[in-house]
Amino acid sequence: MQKRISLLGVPMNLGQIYKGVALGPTAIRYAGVLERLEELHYHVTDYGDIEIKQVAPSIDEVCRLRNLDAISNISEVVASKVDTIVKSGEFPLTLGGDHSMAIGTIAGISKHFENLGVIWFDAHADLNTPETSPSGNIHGIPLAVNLGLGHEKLNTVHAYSPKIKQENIVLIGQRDLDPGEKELIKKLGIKTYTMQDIDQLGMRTVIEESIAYLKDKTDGIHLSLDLDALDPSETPGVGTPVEGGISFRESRLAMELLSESGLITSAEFVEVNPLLDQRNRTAIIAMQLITVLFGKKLL
Ligand code: B3U
Ligand code: MN
Ligand code: MN
Repeated sequence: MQKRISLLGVPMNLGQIYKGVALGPTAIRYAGVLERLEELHYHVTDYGDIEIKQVAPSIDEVCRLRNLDAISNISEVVASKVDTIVKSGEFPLTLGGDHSMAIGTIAGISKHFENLGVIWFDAHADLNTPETSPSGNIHGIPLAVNLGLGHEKLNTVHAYSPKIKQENIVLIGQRDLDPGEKELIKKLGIKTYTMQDIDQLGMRTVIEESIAYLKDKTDGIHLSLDLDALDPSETPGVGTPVEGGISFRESRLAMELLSESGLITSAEFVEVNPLLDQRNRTAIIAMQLITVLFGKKLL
């Protein structure tokens, strides 16, 4: 894996309703992520946090999405910054922040690849469209946006669309899918490992199959890891916890296998909300999963 990492915080909280998720990048830094990566002999450049100006909450009159213009503008800033990082040859590691930040991160990354693969590790699919979103929360639609199925103001961030192809996506950990998302997954044939699949196959097979599915047709793989993929008994500090999630041990195994594959070219860890957490547990787990992804071994 790339020995130079760039760390970038995206304290985005406009994609859902809990302000505290803006403190996620700080909490993961306080958990010691930079120091732990340096112990693993990485050269880490910390670019700090993108500035997120807090705006008066808004709901678009036509599509009912919340904070649409603000998120569109911030996504442009995130995309430019991440684009510069990829150009410099460093591994982009971004910390969130709510999952709407993935509109900007993937916009900045994907133009450098012919076929970017995406592993979306999440209790949700984030595949609502403006039409199917039950909440109007943009953190529920970023994957649809990256397929060019969101709102135009989001689809065209960084001046191209779509960012990714449906056959280059793998969803892992889902257990809370809205009706429109289920339809879209089936219609587009998106490779999906729900919690039921993980229970039946085991995480090892799920990751091995995911790697086999993506390996030959992609030239890079982005890992988008939403901490709510894990069970809320272990990562309580998330805005939309869903029971029956992935254990820390299964997540660590997933990171070990992805690390060994050597195929991951960018990653983001999102939705850590320290104000909903217990003693920074969720940020500490994020930090631990990051170190395993970057090769930390138990022995
Ligand atoms: N699918 C629901 C809930 C949700 C999506 N992402 C999170 N929650 N974290 C929605 O609002 O679109
Ligand atoms: Mn998500
Ligand atoms: Mn989620």
